[in-house]
Amino acid sequence: MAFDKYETYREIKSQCAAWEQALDLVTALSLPKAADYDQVIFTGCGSTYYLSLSAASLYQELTGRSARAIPGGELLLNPQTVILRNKPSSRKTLLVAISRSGTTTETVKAVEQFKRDMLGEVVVISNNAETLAALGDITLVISKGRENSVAQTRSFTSMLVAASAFCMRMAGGDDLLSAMHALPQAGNLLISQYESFAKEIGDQLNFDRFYFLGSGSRYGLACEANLKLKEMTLTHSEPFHFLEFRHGPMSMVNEKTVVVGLVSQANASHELAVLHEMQALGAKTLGFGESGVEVAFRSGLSENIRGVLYLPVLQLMAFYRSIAKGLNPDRPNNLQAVVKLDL
Ligand code: F1P
Repeated sequence: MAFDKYETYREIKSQCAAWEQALDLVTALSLPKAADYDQVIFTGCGSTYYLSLSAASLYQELTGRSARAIPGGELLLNPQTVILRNKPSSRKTLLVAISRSGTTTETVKAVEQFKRDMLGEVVVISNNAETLAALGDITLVISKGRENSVAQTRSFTSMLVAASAFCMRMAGGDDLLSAMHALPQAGNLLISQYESFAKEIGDQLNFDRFYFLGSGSRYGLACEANLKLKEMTLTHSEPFHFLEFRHGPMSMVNEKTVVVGLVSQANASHELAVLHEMQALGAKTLGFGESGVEVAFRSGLSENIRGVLYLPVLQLMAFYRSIAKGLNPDRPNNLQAVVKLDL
């Protein structure tokens, strides 16, 4: 069967070229210093909120400064729950707004409100030079990440690479930033090595529920993998932090369950223990990580810069399950590429 006729498939397979462009764009930016800001807020909706979760964790880990993620709709309706109002002595807030389309109403309105209240500067990461891009003090448009399908794949990873590179630069980690240039090649290799594995899992329709476990900056990626499965395959799926899974969710585990672990190097023993326990309860478990797991990156890259490698094989798994279920992965149920509201 020719899978090339699906836009989603072509976008997944061509994503690594967009990573290259993202890295070049971030390298050329002139940026402020992390020390200029009391807090950094990352915002977006759906996939781009999940991207924000991952980026905020990475930002704080690398810079040692406070960062958090908030959905665009929450920043718009409940800003007092996140924004530190500037005292005369305090520094400003930096808002990083992320959106594939650049036109999602909640994200655009939240940024407009933030600017109206003069709370600080705005960085925009997008794939399109649309409304949001015009609101940024610093704007990054990764055109090679643009896509025609509804579910974000290439766009997501292109903006994730950009956001991660942005964090590296804010932290002064130029050596890590240049090491990131090895990612596109590592990504392409991974796709070619594990595409048939992704299909093999995707084809098994006896599985009826999927759980994605990730901790630290990998939690946002677990959320995104869970969303891909929902959007493309209409399957019950949920994300959790690794150790949270024992606190209730594991009641759902049976022989129809797949538990995917986005395993880190730093906490591998704790995380693999969860996977082993779920396997003993009957689940099919799949570990993703640098080595010693079912899908091994073998990238030689450091933990902080290889996060994007967790995604392409999981995107392919969702694509193949969608096909196996007789669905159209390009057109998820009830969903538009952009949510526009009349607020
Ligand atoms: C965000 C988003 C997507 C989701 C859906 C609706 O869009 O929530 O993540 O898959 O297609 O829109 P954007 O602000 O990143 O363009």
